[in-house]
Amino acid sequence: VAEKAETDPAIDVKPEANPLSTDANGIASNIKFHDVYTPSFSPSTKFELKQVYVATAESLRDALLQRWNETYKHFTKENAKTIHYLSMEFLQGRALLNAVGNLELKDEYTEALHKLGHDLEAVAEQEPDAALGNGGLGRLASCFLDSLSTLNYPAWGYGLRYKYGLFQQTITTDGQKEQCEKWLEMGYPWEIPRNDISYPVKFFGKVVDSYDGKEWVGGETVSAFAYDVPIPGFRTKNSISLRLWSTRALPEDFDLEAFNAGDYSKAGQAHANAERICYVLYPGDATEEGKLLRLKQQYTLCSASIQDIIARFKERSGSVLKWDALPSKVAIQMNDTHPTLCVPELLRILIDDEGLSWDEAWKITQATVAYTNHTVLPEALEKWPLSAFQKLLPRHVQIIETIDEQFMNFVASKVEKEELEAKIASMRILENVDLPASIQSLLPPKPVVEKVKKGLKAATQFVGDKFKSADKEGEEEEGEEEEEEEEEVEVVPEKPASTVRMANLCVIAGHAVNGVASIHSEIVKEEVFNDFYKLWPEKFQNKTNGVTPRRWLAFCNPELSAVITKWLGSEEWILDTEQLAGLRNFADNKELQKDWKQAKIARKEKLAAYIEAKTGYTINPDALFDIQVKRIHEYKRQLLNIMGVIYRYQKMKKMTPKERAAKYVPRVVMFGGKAFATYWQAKRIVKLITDVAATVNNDTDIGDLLKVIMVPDYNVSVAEVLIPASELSQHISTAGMEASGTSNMKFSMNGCVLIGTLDGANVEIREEVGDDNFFLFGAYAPEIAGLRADREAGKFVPDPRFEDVKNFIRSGAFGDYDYSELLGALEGNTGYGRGDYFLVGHDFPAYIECQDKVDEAYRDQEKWTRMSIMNTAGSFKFSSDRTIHEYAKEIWDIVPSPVA
Ligand code: B1N
Repeated sequence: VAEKAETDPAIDVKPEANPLSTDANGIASNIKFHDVYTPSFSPSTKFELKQVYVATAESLRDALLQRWNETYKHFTKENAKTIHYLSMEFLQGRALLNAVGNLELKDEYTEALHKLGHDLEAVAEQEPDAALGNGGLGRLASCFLDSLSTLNYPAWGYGLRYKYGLFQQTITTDGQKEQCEKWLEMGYPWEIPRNDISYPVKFFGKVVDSYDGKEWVGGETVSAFAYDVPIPGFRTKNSISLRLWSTRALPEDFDLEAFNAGDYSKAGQAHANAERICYVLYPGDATEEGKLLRLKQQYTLCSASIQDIIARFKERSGSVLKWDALPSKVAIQMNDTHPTLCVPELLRILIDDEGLSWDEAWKITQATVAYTNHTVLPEALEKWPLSAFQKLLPRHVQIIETIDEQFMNFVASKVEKEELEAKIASMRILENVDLPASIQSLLPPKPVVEKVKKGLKAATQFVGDKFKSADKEGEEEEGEEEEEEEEEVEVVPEKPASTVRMANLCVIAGHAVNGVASIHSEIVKEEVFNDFYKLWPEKFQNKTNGVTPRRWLAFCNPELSAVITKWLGSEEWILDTEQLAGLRNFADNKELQKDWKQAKIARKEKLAAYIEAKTGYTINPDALFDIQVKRIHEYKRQLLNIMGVIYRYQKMKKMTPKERAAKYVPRVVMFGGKAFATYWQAKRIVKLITDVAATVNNDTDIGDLLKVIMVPDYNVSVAEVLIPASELSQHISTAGMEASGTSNMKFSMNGCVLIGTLDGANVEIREEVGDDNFFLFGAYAPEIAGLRADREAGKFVPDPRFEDVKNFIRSGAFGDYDYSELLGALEGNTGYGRGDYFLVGHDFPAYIECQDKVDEAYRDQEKWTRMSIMNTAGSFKFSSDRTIHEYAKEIWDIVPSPVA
């Protein structure tokens, strides 16, 4: 120990609080100060990585807190309109390098840590990812916070503090295994518990009439406590907050009597119930229990956030509280339908607690909330069983019923009588619920109904009384014989479950509805919400997604960033990405191309080392790095990719070494992504990838010409290693199904060429980077329905190469796992998940031919480097700064408010 103490450089640094220091010496003493005086570990003569990480984070937190406090004071004084971004998911990733980067203290922290005997990057790697999200939707929310802070907008993020984030994935010979993720294990130095800020959140109970309205009584109440995570802006003093709610029961809910009687589980029941709400991100919702828990989570987020927003509005209003001013101070964005409950919650508080009339409250709510749609997949459009909803939130159901009825009245005033019933059925919020009498009376008298067939009864059930009376008329006209037949179908048809359609509620309540890429927003208008679009065309907007160029280029790819800065002459592109377009002027410049290739190879070497450490496979940094990273989903078509790899492998095996080398460039195909734990088809795809990897990577005939890697536990920080090193990336979803995609933007920004379908943001990326710098293949969105219909009609003739690949898999070439369920989905003629719904077979020939073009292009390194430069240059549109400016202006009506 004595020897260690003598040689440990940290010993020379005196612990001293220097919270605002910006020079290396001061920072080093401040880090040491935190190690000694705000410790998280036992004192030790060794200053090890884990301790260094926590102390460094705490030191940075000092700087962030100062900014946070000033920003909060400033916003309070200005009382400017503020956006509140509500999201069930935030995928923050790591905070340390982002904080030193945004505060522009990287050199200083590097030096300070050096004085303490440590390396900044190694320290940063100690931080677990905050993975409070599934994928693109959560990461988008985090990019938005970065841009909001950087652009000085008054803003809050609101989410839940899940104890366990997205599961940790391990890859074994059996495919994916899930383990609990533990980001809070070492404590989370970036959060500030606000012990003074908590709100009651109530569930269950019943509604009674009170002298001045409705009262929600009984039930159980939990407390939501606030934890703030500071979000520093880049090159500004502004720092905003991500407020995460955590649930607890109150001490008085602890049943001391039961405890003393030895009934410990009863004693702690309330606590267990409360804490369970924030245990995990996305509890499985296949069971009734799971559904209820997820709904509880959503309501917790909405209720606590709305109460917080209202408390701040009141505080800032002082003695001149005017509720109709709320929309001029508060904007609320619902990140998909998950926070829809903020609509009935805001109404409930305004009406029941604040005494506003329905009309006043509705007007205020509508002017305040807006909705972003992120998906057109029907199974992802949330619907809650009315029965569960009724149990959990009885007052909210009443409110939703009123919205529903008023909306139906509105529809009645807009559409022809004859269409009314159909329009209402498609657009109303409550599904399979009898129409209220007020609406029944608006329907045209039923024409004489022909004989009611057995199957039709259930479908027409919801017209209730009207159906019965029309039925009688029919009987009269059609005579005795029919009546006898009718007797036979007297069985009461099973009533389809009544549900609450959250997306419909969002569209009705929101003053704006937006899609997340141009093609997606068109599909939203023309297909998913077409009836609504016809009612309110002015509500519908597009806001093409974006990503923060700080995390996703400047910080994760310092090598390429230095080259960009050198050639553009300044770092201004980090705040003003349009300057990246200036790179086009030098795309053919040999010197730039040399710098560019050097930067890329540096990142490829880093990735190769990472892959070796994580998987044991050695990869050649000179090979073409081809990457597909995203959640594993059939519509994203990782299966198309791996079948393309198998096709390539089969062909290689049939060639002589000379032929192989002449046709193919060495390539490493990498996959990363998690499959939902019970999404079996997705898990089979992971299994196939690992099986193919095991065979191909160990085939000495193939060597470096082809390697397949399944990168385990893909998350934000793994993406930061993969994306900068990528040369080709795959965005190959069935056209029309990927709302936007955001990694496509990150790859393109980092000088990676895309192979993709005309889907999501690919369409706009291709427009910006140019057709020559994008590998396009596959069916177009408008063709998809026809192709599926052809298939159903038995008209599809599969390409023999596709059949060969399937047979090869079946032959056991990649082990003895039974892939018949996986491959079966690619066969037959019809049905979701069968009959090749995702059109892998249809696009396969175009895909493999396109991949041949990739090899050809890569052979010409000069041409490839030019393509790479043109991608970075053309990526300027995809900064989340641009996206946020658009939301601010066109939806939220907010303006920047920088701290002086
Ligand atoms: O949102 C991203 C898009 O870039 C992607 O294309 C889109 O797939 C993604 C239910 C979702 N849409 N819907 C979800 C997430 C969690 C959940 O429980 C749905 N994620 C997306 C950002 O716009």
